[in-house]
Amino acid sequence: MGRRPTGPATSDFSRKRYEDYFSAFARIVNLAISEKVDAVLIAGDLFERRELIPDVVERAEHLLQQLHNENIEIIVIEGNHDNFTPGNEAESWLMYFSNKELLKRPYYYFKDNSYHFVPIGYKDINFYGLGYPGAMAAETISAFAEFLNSQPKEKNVVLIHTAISDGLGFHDSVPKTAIDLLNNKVIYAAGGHFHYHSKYPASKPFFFIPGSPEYWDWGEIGQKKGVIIFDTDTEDYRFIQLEQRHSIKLQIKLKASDSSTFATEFDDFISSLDIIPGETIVIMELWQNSNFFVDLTACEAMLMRKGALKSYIYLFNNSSVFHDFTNPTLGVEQIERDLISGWKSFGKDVETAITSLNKLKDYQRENEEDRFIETFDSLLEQIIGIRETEIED
Ligand SMILES: [Mn+2]
Repeated sequence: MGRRPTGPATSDFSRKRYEDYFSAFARIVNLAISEKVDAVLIAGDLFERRELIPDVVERAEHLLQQLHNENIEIIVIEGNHDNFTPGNEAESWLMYFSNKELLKRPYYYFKDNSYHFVPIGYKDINFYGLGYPGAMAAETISAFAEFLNSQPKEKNVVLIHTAISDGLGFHDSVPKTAIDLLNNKVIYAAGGHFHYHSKYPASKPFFFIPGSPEYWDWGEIGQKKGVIIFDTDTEDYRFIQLEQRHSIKLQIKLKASDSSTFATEFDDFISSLDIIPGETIVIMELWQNSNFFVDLTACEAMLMRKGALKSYIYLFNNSSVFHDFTNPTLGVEQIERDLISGWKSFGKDVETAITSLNKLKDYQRENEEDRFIETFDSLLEQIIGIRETEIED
């Protein structure tokens, strides 16, 4: 909640997208009440950012209060978006809601060279929270599994803001082997961070990501998103898919070979689209067979006249490589990773470089100047460190 697209805040598009995230949470609140659940778990990124405007706080409070009024326990951890500086919990809005007794926040801390886990006990379950350990996720899970070994066997549930990314090695995610450590130790692990639904392992899964209830960006169109309802007695689960903002995403191979035949082709094409006036997002790739001028601004204006809330049109010609953009796992990040891996400057520490660059982009996009500078400084230090090591070698 609290996300708003860049551009004028007074536009219909900005206003509706701002509402979308509250509506998505409201649907979950209503579902939790109608399904008569005992507890709602949120594995991080309840909010878009660490600093919240009053309207976001007020509306979040109202929604949490609705669950609270039905005696539904709300258990939440911070994600990277609502993160705080460790040791400075007062920076976290989750502390505010926790102090108001609108949610419970299980957490852990690192002291005297060891991890300490502080669960929330509710009914017959211990709810543990591993927050957002970032690049330390695998190590934190391992320490947590070790800790559970020393405990009497009880019904445990854990929340952690991470995901599985075997073979891809995205920042802030873990290999399957890290999750395997929790097998038979927790009945349910609530994961997050990645925006599409997944579960692990394929048979008898216990690690679940429900997916972000609303699109965070348009790259996510086509992804499955929803909620998971888990029965802690039978260990049965149900995935309930939720609707996101109505959108149309397509690729068109144009037949036209000049601007005037294109105009007719485009006009006919958009007449066939199922646009809900004032609601639909249209994302279109146009593929040309031959080079002729396409006025993309005029195309977008035509879509707006047909009622699209917003449209994005990208133009390609046959010299570009036709690709399948419906695959959620092969994104820009993977392409960049392949590129950077080939660079010599980062030496052996290419992972740190990729992680830092991803963070820099996130912070730049989110206008988080302090964290951008912090990451930039530590990347520089790292590079200097690598050079020194190389000299010693
Ligand atoms: Mn996240």
